[in-house]
Amino acid sequence: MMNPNWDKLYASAFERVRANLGNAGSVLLAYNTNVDVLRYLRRDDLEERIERAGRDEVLGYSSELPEMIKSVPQLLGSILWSVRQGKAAELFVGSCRVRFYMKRWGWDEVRMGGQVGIMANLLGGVYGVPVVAHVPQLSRLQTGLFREGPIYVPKFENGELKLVHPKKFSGHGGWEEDSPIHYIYEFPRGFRVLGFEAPRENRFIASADDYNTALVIRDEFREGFDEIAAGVGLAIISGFQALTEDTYREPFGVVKEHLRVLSEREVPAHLELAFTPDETVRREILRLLPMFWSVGLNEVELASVMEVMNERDLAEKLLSSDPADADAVIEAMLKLAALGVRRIHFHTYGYYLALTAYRGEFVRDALLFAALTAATKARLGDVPSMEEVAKSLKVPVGGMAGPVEEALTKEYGMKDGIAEINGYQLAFVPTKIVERPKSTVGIGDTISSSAFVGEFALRRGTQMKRL
Ligand code: 8BR
Ligand code: 8BR
Ligand code: GLC
Repeated sequence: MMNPNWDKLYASAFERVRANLGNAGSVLLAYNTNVDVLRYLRRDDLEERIERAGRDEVLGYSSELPEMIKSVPQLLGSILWSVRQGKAAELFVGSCRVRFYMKRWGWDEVRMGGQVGIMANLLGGVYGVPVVAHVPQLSRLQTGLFREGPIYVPKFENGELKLVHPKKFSGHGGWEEDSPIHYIYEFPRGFRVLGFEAPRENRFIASADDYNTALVIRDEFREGFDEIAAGVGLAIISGFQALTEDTYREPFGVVKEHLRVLSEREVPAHLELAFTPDETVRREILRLLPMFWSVGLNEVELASVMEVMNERDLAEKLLSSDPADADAVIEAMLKLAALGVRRIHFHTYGYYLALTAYRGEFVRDALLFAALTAATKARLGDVPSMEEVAKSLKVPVGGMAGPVEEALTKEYGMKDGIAEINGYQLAFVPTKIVERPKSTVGIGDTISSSAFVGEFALRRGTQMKRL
């Protein structure tokens, strides 16, 4: 039986976080910003394209992903891979011909993309929390996607570092043709193609992007980082996912230096993980983990991190049921916590958990707030305003979290979503689930940034009251 208090807890968490967002301070967001173009797949169109490209060759690629996309059959096969399994995937497109093919195929929507871009528009554009963002390519197409609000990029003017809204960053960093564009092929649950049926909604991303995929870091951030860091109270870091064994060294040198500066200035930094296929890069990310205050991940990302920690059985267990088995999730979270991260935020379809080295209901309340924003993003494909977030209070809590809540209550004496495990606090929330989401891309970023910033807004809000 589900705890009947959740509706009340949701409503009061929303009011409390909304009232305190002004206390969060400024947030640094680095490194990946790009343009997302969304194509909602249509069966007849896709089948026709598969026939034209050669059905057998395409089908061959639909059972195993290539390392990168170099041909049209590989592109279509990778899309099929995602549809067949209902899984997300993201691959780099290393061929001009395929990039041109995708461009001519077209899109239904152009959106802000990349963890940094999505979070900047949410935090700055909707919550009114000031952000300083890393935008590797400030083309007109890219900067035009930023919302109005306290969103800034650093700019050198007469040798001095200034913060300006991206739209005011004149002297564009490159040719328009050069914008990093991610082609996002979205499909709903039950989508049918060539006799396959998607078990759940998801997307395949083909990245025509030479900036974020190589973690290009701008000069303003290389030369002016100390000054940038001096002006912020929080940081959210992301964008390592496309690096490989051959490309990670140079950017990671810079990233390590940035993390050192942030920790020297006592700026809590959150690492937003994304699925990183390269094992060497994943190991290196693990090595950076102790420099972070907080990390955010989903079940696939948690399993992939367990793999490189030589916890293969646990990794398998994490992916063997839906929703992920909470015992396995907690075991894995404890292993990450042992590396010295103070906050681990896990999200999956149905519930979120936060394991923290500190206590307080504000951790849970921030998760509840995040679930409301996530439901808004699922409903509309975007989070246009706080009014729309408030409307998501009406979205029902999904049923799949019930058994998880029951198990946690029995095992750890959890009450209203709060328990204690091995000296850590565990916060749990059942999430609101939107029946027919508009799209899936970017929901994870919305969840993690809202929960992290919401938590500090509440924490700093109460500290101020106490003073
Ligand atoms: P496997 O365990 O089947 O390899 O799946 C790994 C998970 O990571 C899948 O859930 C898939 O959706 C995701 N993934 C992403 Br995101 N990008 C991927 C990529 N380039 N290659 C493989 N899996 C990827
Ligand atoms: P990732 O992109 O990191 O996988 O995060 C996606 C998250 O979005 C899921 O963990 C789930 O919590 C949330 N989500 C998805 Br997917 N579909 C949703 C829906 N229809 N309603 C609410 N949340 C959803
Ligand atoms: C990845 C993709 C980007 C997308 C984002 C959403 O960063 O590269 O295109 O917007 O994920 O989470």
